[in-house]
Amino acid sequence: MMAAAVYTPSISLAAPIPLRGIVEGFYGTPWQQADRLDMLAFCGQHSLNAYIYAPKDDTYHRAKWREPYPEAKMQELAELIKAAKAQDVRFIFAVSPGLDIHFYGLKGYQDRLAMERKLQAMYDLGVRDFAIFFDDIKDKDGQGQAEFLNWLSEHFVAAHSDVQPLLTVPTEYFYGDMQTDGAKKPYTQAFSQTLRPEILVLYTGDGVVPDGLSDAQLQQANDLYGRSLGVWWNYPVTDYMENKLALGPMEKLPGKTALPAIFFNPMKYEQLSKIALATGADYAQQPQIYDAQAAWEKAIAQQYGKLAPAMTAVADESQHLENNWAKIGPADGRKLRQAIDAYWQSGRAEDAQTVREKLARLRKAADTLQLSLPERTLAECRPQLEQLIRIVDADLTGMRLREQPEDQALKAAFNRQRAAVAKYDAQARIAETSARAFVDELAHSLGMD
Ligand code: LOG
Repeated sequence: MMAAAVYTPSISLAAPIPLRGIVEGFYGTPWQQADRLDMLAFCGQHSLNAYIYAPKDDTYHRAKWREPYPEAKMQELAELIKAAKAQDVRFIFAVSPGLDIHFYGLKGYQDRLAMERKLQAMYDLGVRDFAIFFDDIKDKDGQGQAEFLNWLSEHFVAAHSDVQPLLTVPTEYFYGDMQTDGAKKPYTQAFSQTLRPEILVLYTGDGVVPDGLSDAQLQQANDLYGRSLGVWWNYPVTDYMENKLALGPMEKLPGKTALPAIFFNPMKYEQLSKIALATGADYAQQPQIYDAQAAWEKAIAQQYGKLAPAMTAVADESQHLENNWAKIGPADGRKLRQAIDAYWQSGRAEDAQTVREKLARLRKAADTLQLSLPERTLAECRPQLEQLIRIVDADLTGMRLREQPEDQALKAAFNRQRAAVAKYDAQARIAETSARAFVDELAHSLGMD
């Protein structure tokens, strides 16, 4: 007998995004086998059902795409494929042939066969999902690429009853690059028109690393492409800014428009990627009711246990990535920034005290993590923790100096600490708009800049 049904009010009818997972698609040192096995287990635990193998710096994925993997590497891949299956995660094998592929003539014919061989070898290992990526290449033959993919779909995919539809990323893979004033550029025009409808196209939003993707933006891109696009989301990846860690939640993702797929591109730091990835899993499970802040707190609590308060304090200072073409993630240290602003505006002792307390808590959190984080995790964030400590120490000294501006020893200490901070700026970025900016603001207010 089943237990009597308990009435649970349904919060939402939201369905999970059908294909949801991780794309190991970053530049730089690829993950090691242990990282990948760990990540596949993580996917299983978080109901992520797909992992795309696409490390840019695996030579057999990109530069030497025609060549078969060496035997030892085949064995590693076989182990991953098996682990994925055990977790109910689809192992999607990707190839990026765009650096030197030919589409026409004898060479074009040979390259089709080379790709077929490459995929068949993975099929023989148990792979049933495949992707061909054309991002970050010079050649923009949209029609040639699409015909190539169509051929693979008709010859390779269709020839195996158990292979899923292909995935792809076009060369114009963000909305800003697909059109001018709403009119498709020639590449996107040719690619989108030629490509068979069953092939799933992923794109990265309005930019490569955009500050969110709204429903309206997604719908606009879908309209332009004439199909429902999937998303390749570039958070928490940091390959374009390796000195910073992306420890915030996914945010500003579509809540209403149905997405066929979403893949999150992680950092080379596998352990620390899991904060953002856990929030991404929550989002993909129920996009309509996703709450970034709540998901983030839950992720840290689950992953860090008794270290969660310390990790929350430090991660709060390392969420935002921005340069002249990328902007993503919540602002770093919002509360600390507010407290610092109040300190500058009021000059009141209690506002100074608030800032001091927040800085002291941050200092203690960094200390605690240095002492107690598991070795693998600590190895991924040691430079940032050390820099955070230098920054906070300089802040606290600078604040004291403002109260005792004639104290020469204090002045010398502040100068020493500022120099130490500056020395490591390029190696580790953290709290840039809060505690780090405060160092310079203090120096300026003391006439020392
Ligand atoms: C690459 C990706 C890289 C990311 C962030 C896509 C589709 N491709 O600009 O491999 O990790 O940006 O640097 C990319 O995003 N190209």
